[in-house]
Amino acid sequence: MDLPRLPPGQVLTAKWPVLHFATVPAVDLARWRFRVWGAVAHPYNLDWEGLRALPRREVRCDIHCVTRWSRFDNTFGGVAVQELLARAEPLERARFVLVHAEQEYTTNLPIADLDRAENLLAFTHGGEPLTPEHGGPVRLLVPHLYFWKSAKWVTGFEFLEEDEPGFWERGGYHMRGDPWQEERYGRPDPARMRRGGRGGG
Ligand SMILES: Nc1nc2c(c(=O)[nH]1)N[C@H]1C(S)=C(S)[C@@H](COP(=O)(O)O)O[C@H]1N2
Ligand SMILES: [Mo]
Repeated sequence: MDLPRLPPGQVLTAKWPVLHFATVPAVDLARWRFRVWGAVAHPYNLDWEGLRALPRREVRCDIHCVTRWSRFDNTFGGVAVQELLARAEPLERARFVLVHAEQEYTTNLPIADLDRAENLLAFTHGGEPLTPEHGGPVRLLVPHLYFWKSAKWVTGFEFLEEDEPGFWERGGYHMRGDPWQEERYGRPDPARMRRGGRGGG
């Protein structure tokens, strides 16, 4: 039996919409740092050369925006998030990550959702450098969650013991954002989570 490829409530688009809050930031690579801190054994900073020196991989994936567009067969290239996690060694009690980006954009997700082979700090799309509008020089890619978790102009990971809402999440977007469960808005109900259910959307 074939599994559906388009998550519920989504519409397929061939073009790639540009979507973000505020303006496209100017990123100064000479001053740029990727910071990893919080509940980790080894906090660190990487400069641009340091990030570019890490092993690269390509990921082909579908992307799903909470505003209901999905785009199939995207090829992103970059550094595997798991490379960065291995260097940081999150502590046993760390459960969540607050992703930081330019202009104080943030987004939160469980470490379990960040620690997946297909997640990247992406530099390229379709073999070309990411344009500034799409998050260049570097964006996060977490393709299995709604695309607002894939922070453009990403600058760091803050590891946390307790979940903390990011920018859109403070505005009512879901703490996890699984498109297959339509986790668009609202908070997961802790009682339902304990019973093994899913949060409402
Ligand atoms: N820094 C930053 N990253 C962001 C956003 C934002 O407002 N600021 N918007 C998110 C949302 S809602 C979406 S759908 C995607 C859009 O990425 P795109 O413009 O490359 O399609 O970026 C996500 N990453
Ligand atoms: Mo979005």
